[in-house]
Amino acid sequence: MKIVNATVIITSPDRNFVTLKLETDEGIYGLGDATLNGRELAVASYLNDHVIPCILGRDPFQTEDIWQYLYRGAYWRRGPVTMAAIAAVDVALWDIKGKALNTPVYNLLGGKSRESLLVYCHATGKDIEHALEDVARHRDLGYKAIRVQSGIPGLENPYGIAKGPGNYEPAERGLPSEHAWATEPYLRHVPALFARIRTHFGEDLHLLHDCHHRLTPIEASRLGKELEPFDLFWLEDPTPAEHQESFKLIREHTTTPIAVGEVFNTIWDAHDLIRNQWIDYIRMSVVHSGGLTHLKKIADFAALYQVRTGCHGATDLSPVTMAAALHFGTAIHNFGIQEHMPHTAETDAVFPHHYSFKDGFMHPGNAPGLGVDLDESLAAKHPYQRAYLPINRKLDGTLTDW
Ligand code: KDG
Ligand code: MG
Repeated sequence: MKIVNATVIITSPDRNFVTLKLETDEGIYGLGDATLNGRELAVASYLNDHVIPCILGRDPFQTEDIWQYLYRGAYWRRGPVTMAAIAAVDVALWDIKGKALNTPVYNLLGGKSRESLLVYCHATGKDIEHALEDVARHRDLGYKAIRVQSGIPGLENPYGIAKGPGNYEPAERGLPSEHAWATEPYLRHVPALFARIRTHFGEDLHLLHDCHHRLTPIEASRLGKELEPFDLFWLEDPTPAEHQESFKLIREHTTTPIAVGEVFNTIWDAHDLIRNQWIDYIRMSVVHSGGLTHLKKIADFAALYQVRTGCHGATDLSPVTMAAALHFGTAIHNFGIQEHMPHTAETDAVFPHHYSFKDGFMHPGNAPGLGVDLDESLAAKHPYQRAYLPINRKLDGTLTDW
């Protein structure tokens, strides 16, 4: 079998998605997600201008060799654009392989280690009362694990909070908006939020919280410690992780489990975090970490250190990535939890799929390959629209993390 055609399809049903379609001489095709939130066209160009010409004519079963060819052969390694492009090729190849062998991708990754995957959703509110209402809404939808964020008194529109009713989408069309951030009121507010949630909902729900990289290591240590009585499933992205050793300080101060990795691209971003057991969950995603070929190796490495997975699954990861993550999580031994931010009906219509949600768990379905498709004529009706994540500044105007 040979790859004979490759197309990059950009669509924006309600947000932007970049998808690679690889076609073979036997009529089988595969899909890979190449979406990089706010930098979508860079990955599309990387694929069209630099990758596609090199993979036409190759055998789609050679997932390992093609991965190494694109990673090592470029000379310029790592980075989100490169790794998203490699991921798109890799995932499309696994999809082709599954379809050619008439089996779901999870069977190619080791077969079923579990029947379904625990997922967590996002509850948000402009204040604690509204956050409690949103937790109740998600609990009633069946979720057993809920990430909770709420507005902070004195700060308008902090990142991570839905602006109105319905599902939350962080990207905004047009140029980036700017918002004010202050750590002091945040640190005072979050323990009060979780105290109220536990009083209201009891001990059974798994609760998670995302700090969006905004704290220093010592601030994160304090927060982790103050949240201990509320038994969080995890505290996410407590501090930026470019300097991995920052997590040592957090680890030394708190037993609240720590998750990180949604912005990581290769094992080298997480190597120290994992081998020193400074984290409990590695959140790298299929699309931003070089695809299934690389993420499987990262999961196996993490398993040696009792670190479990918690793959990023926000709406900027397309249904192709959600399907790939569910096959991956079904197969690996050290699966922890999967993030689930449901896509809109418009996105689901462009990407019909076999995966499903029921009672707090997801299942990848049993269709051959990934079990996700792309309606190209519908996709063409939704052209790309410039969109970015918002930007945060401290009250004095200094730029900060999200
Ligand atoms: O593209 C960025 C979003 O996916 C991210 O900010 C969402 O933090 C996020 C999460 O945990 O889903
Ligand atoms: Mg996050």
